[in-house]
Amino acid sequence: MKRFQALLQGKTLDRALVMGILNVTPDSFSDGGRWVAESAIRRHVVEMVAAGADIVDIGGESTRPGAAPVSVEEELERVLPAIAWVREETDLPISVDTSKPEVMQAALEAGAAMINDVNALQAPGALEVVQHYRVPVCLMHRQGTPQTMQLNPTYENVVDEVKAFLLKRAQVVRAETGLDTNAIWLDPGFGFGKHLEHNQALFGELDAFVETGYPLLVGVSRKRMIGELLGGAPVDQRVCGSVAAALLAALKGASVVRVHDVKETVDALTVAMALL
Ligand code: 7PM
Repeated sequence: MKRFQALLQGKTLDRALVMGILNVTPDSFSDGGRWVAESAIRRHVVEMVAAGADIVDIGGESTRPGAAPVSVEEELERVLPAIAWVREETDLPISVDTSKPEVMQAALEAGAAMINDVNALQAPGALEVVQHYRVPVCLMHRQGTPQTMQLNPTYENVVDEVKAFLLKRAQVVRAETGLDTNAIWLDPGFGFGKHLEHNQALFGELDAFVETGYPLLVGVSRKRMIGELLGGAPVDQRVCGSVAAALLAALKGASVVRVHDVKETVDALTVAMALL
């Protein structure tokens, strides 16, 4: 059975699911125009499928740390064509990385299989969309807004606070939508209003999240924390560090890892599981 369905049915997995991050950047739309974007997206998704991805994550970049807000119209213009192209290339489930209920609804109508919300469905109307379509969701923790969250993140106890927030949101989502435990994934939100010490504390205690019984998703791919741990490595030098972190997360019980480098991550997980 496909790993996505297996996870939703609470079956044991041969390895963690790999969620491949699909580039849908504004650059790929502006320079070179639409055709360049379309062919780049198609090529990228075909490559991810061949490499063993289990889910394709499509985001219109409204949720990125430091990013300027993007209008609903603009986000739809980026995300909807991408969903259509991906669906022409593969049957893999598509998650849409958005916090906007309008984008969630349109993406689900276009065939997306789940919602990945860095705002944990807190926007007015977001819960109602999920209630209506009853699709799996990933709820992420963040402190502050995208514009300000890295300025001065502070916690009394980062693990306790992040866990309490996620459990509260999961409880609300369960009560409002009737979604099963296996369909509500929790994500500590590495780098979203967290300094390196906060990220390290969260990673060190992933157990606390696995213990909740909700599937755990970990996203650290190419993030600043990887660069910092490597003494200031630039983004293009973070692949091995990212793979190491994804593998460790999976060994610590994460059900899903969200990554840019699908082939490298799948190979690492496959070899590790065969030798474990
Ligand atoms: C610039 C800064 C571009 C940050 C992209 C990002 C997560 C996510 C993102 C995550 C879940 C990135 C982030 N990160 N969704 N969306 N978990 N569930 O590094 O960690 O991809 S955007």
